[in-house]
Amino acid sequence: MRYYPNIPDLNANSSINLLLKRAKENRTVWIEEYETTGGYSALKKALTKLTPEDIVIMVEESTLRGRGGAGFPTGRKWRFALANPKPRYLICNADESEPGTFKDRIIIERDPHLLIEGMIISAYALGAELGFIYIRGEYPAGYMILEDAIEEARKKGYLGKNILGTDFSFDILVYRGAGAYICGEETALIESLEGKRGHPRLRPPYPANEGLFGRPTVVNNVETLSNIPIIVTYESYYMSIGPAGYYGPKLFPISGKVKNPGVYESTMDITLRELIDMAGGMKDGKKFKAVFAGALGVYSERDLDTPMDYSPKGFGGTGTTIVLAEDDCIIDALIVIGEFFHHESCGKCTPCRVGTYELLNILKKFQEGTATEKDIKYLEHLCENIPVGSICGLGYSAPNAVRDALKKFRDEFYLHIEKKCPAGVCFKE
Ligand code: L3W
Ligand code: SF4
Repeated sequence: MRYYPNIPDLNANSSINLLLKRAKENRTVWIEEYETTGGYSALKKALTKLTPEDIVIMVEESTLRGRGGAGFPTGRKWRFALANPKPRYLICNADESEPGTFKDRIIIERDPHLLIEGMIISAYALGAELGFIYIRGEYPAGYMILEDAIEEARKKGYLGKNILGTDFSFDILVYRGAGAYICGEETALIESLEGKRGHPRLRPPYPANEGLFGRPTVVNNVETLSNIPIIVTYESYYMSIGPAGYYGPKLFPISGKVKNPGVYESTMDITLRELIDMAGGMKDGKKFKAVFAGALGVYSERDLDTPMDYSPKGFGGTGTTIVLAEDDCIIDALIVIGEFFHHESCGKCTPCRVGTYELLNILKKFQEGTATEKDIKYLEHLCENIPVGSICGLGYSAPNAVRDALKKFRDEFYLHIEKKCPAGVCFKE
């Protein structure tokens, strides 16, 4: 095997050992080991014992929801695509770029065949003959590992023409992004794959109806597709894993002020408090202050007993958990997130392009001690209006963290107007 750059030494732990069964080890599991630990048996079962329709029904019954943030029911998305004629395409969204999100990376780098097997079974169910993995440019090792693992799968007859002697043929191409977060938005990703500038399209039409090259296309996240071999293996038992309606394993990337940052696997009835405990609790005995959940928003101590599922009361999303302690400044953390969204806005919609710039500038006024009460009102105005005039998830979610912080940590904004930073981060001489 060739040399792979930049594979981080990440903690990984699991209370259920499904998605992280092999990836808990800090190394790549190649095809021989994958097979001897049960790998590709779900594909063999699918191709010899199940029809494509059987698999679609299993995925519908599993209640699997998209793990890329939006939580859309996977079976329903597949049905939309199946209602359209062939050729259909399958795309794996591996453009993982949300702040604090590194859960897909661990599957790609350590257990690539789990994703590949999931894609082959999904393609069989969807009647797709070609699939793509769109991987972010900043995952060079993941790109090389996927290419090598795909070659291994081709040699063993799991990919290519007449897979395992059946009349089903399917292959996967890996495509590298070039560092733009917006290309994780499914229609921008499709534009980028088509060789164009990665700008989102207006939806509808959704990709399931009109996607890559105008053909019906299913775009699913890495973690979503990696659930498919587990669903096919466990069938109805999958419905005993986790809370009713939100079955199956979920990965949670945890970073910030916890003792053991890393990727943790659990059922979705786990609460935020339990998740932090799973990561060893707060670092250096510091007091918990907040969680920044990527694009989803900000949680405070009052949210600690909320479950991490996709129910109306749950947190859902990608599972991203960036933990802040008493010595972290909310305004400072908002600026980090604000810089990200301002930088990554593609500029197509004025409210997002200008609004993310304005959000960032006003936040900086609080850090510099030049903000007034009027700026709180202006922040609220922006939080309300940026999503209204935006056409994609980036614009919808860019103000989430500021909006939540204004509700849950409002006192910190007023203290900064008085040039006081409760964490002692701002206004240092
Ligand atoms: C056919 C319909 N398909 C909806 C499909 C749609 C898409 C999925 C979800 O993502 C989230 C946001 C952030 N016919 C359909 C249909 N679909 N109605 O369902 O759609 P939607 O619009 O709810 O969400 P979205 O815009 O695709 C937005 C998160 O993504 N996000 C960041 C993600 C970052 C990562 C990462 O780093 N790993 O995933 C940014 O916006 O949380 O909730 O497939 O086609 N009638
Ligand atoms: Fe681009 Fe923002 Fe509009 Fe999305 S909402 S298309 S990122 S300008």
